[in-house]
Amino acid sequence: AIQQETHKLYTLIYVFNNDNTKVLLGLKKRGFGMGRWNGFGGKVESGESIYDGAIRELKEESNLDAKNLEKKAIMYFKFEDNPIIIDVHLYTTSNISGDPVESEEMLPRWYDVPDLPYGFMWPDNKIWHPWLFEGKLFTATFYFKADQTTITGYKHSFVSS
Ligand code: 6OG
Repeated sequence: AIQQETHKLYTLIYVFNNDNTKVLLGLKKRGFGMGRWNGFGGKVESGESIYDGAIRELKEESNLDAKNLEKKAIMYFKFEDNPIIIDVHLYTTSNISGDPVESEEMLPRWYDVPDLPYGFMWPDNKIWHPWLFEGKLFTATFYFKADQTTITGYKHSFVSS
């Protein structure tokens, strides 16, 4: 019981176009990560699978319906002032229907993969993007200062599929 209370489950989806040259990001308009571009996702609700939570959050935040999510990574985020570890389950898909629509939470925009706005993203993204873009599966832990900007260290390992 104690262990469960120290982790919070989140999802994150990166939507790619059909030839993987573009990725859909959203500018977070409120809450945790406000002002930063990221994939789409949020907290997993009780009684919901992580996969279904990912689909639901993408729909809520972008109005896209997605299928055939591929699981790519689990990332753990630890802030120096906070005992709660954020577990982010990362998925990708190119199988979407509809067009992205701005929501209360996110302003969606397609980016060319070589041209991502790293100055306006969580700083971990530029560390793990090369692993993702090379098609690797991974787990990683990132240690943040309380400022939510400084990464003091990280560790990772690749997972065989
Ligand atoms: P809501 O607050 O919207 O869910 N998330 C992170 N993503 C990255 N790249 N780095 C982090 O470092 C993150 N912490 C959380 C998970 C928050 C969304 O933000 C992701 C969710 O998709 C600390 O419910």
